[in-house]
Amino acid sequence: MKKSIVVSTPEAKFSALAYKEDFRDSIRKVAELGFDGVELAIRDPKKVRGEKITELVRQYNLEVPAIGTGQAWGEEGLSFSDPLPSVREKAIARIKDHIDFAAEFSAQVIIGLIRGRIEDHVRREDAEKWSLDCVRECAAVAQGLKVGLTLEPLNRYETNFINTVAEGIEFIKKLDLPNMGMLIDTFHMNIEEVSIHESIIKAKDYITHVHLADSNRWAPGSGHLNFAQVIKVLEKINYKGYLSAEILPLPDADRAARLTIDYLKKIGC
Ligand code: LER
Ligand code: MN
Repeated sequence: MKKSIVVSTPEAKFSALAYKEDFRDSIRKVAELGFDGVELAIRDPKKVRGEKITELVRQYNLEVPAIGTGQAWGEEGLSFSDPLPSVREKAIARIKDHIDFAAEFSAQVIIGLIRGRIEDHVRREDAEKWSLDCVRECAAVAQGLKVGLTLEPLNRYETNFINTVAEGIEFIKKLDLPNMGMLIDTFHMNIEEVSIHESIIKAKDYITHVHLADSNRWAPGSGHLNFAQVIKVLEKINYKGYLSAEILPLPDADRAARLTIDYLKKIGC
């Protein structure tokens, strides 16, 4: 299976990013370590020098399987489930910018934290409807550019809106869109799923991207998750996408990336 690691533009505050300091240096190291791709976490595509990023990624022969968008919520509060239509409109506009950026690489755009949290005074069905509408509007634009969107269930400590794979499937079914898939993240699954194995089987028709992190969000092999089993079940469902490490830069960024690649090779990926 192809392997990638998440790299962010330098202003990122999100912690589970092995590399986020010197972008050029990070891209070079990712390529030298033998990753096939780099997943880019970008708060605002209009604030980065797109052509430079494209050039650099191409220079190192890396693919870009997905674009992370969560910083737009984490740092600016843009959200698909915000009761204020003006905030939702800004969130849609931002994800459309991510989609434009993603089209350069045929990357998928991640719908993770951008769906926000359902606030106490908001009815769940309203938040869900607003989010479904926002995703539909973005997906229509994405479809024209042959870009896919991928919904990521996130653990309860990060949001109260779509924590489990089953909830993700339900949401995707309501959308019924040809370019909407699911991103499963082993770190979140370890907290929320009864059985990681069973949930992957249930989501087999939807999984388009995979985030790998161990139970402690360190590199795979540094905690107590059984990755050999995860890989086996992904093979069983004929998953052909990327395994993308979204991990803490611990014990430091370089060692985290090296631990990831060494461990994945060791278990036959
Ligand atoms: C993003 O991919 C993710 O997994 C979240 O935990 C972001 O906070
Ligand atoms: Mn993730």
